[in-house]
Amino acid sequence: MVVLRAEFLALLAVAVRSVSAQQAVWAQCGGIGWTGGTTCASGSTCVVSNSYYSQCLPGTASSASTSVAVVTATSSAPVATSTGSLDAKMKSVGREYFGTCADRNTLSDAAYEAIVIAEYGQVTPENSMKWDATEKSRGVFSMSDADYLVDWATSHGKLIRGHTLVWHSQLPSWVSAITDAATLTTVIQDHIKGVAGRYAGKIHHWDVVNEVFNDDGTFRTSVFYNVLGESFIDIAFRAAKAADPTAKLYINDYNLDYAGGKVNAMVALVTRLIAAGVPIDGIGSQAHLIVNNGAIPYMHQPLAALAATGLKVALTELDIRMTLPSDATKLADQSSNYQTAVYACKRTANCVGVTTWGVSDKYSWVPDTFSGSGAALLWDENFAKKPAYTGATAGILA
Ligand code: 9MR
Repeated sequence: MVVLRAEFLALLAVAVRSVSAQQAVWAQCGGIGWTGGTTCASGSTCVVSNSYYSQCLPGTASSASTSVAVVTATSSAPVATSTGSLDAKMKSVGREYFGTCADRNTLSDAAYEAIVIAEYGQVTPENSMKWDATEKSRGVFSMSDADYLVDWATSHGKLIRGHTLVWHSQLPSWVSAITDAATLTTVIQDHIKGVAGRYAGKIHHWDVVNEVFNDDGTFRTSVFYNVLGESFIDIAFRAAKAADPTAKLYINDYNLDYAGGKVNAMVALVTRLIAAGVPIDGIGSQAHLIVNNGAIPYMHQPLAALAATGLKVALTELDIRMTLPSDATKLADQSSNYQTAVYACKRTANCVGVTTWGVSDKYSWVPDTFSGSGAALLWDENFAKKPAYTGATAGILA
């Protein structure tokens, strides 16, 4: 058990300071170990979430340079605690969140909602912000489920990872039918303006483009790539920046857990985007894993390669499935795998957080897609904590 050491606590000093750097709305503005700006942009105030994380929240400031109580540490002693939620533990080691996907359907289950409230600091809309949910017909936006998620997150103090603006899947047929570049460019820009623009200032990270590569690193065939070539990615990121200047913009993909063509292609692409001045902040590695897959012990290596681009990285859809039925041995192995996967983020300095793709095995996408597999999350179908919860905790605190 790791506890906050008394001698370390004695080294903490609370100081009130006023500095000129302005943090954007939703950005971090203080906390133990924080060395960035501590004043918030006009219209927002630096609010202490806990000793390790303060955030610029909108709507409560009248001045453009608000002073804030900043907790500063005079020692670099390791800080960790064995108590508190998964999210509090992630923040205690200097990261932004421990998150989960959620939406109106799952949050309507009181047991699910209670766990998200208690344990998670960030929610990612599982389906409600996808193109087929938000713009079924050109220019006609249906946002009620997405609004529900955003309102829920805001009222419960959770960060939001927007997911996802441009993806070949869950795409209405009217988009897939477009054949000319000018029309598709406008359609992408209008879609991003309609969805990301609606929530400007409220979204922490956006998955701007999702799954643009095949596993060998070639670009995936899609209407976007077929009509616009890889320039659709540049177009999408520029449109997202215009629609929501404060959100951090991510490219997201799966099978980035092992070295190979896809990781190499991702590094090459983001290197080109950065050089071209395209506004991109991070790379999401989905991390849909299988218990005891041989790549898991080494997954920190490709994550480090992605982080070496200088961008932030995150595990964005972590789950670790097994062949059903589960048993004590598989659950113990899964726990160990969760520890390794979460620690892969923890040991990567640029890794800002981990999101699990759900809370309870009751609602996981896995059994529907991989028949005979499941039990991939931290709580079982009856909302009992699994050994994997202990593993994830150990990965954060390792
Ligand atoms: O979990 C999502 C499931 O409810 C949907 O039916 C499915 C449709 O494609 O998408 C699932 O989420 C996916 C995510 O958006 C992107 N990465 C893969 C996820 C699992 O399929």
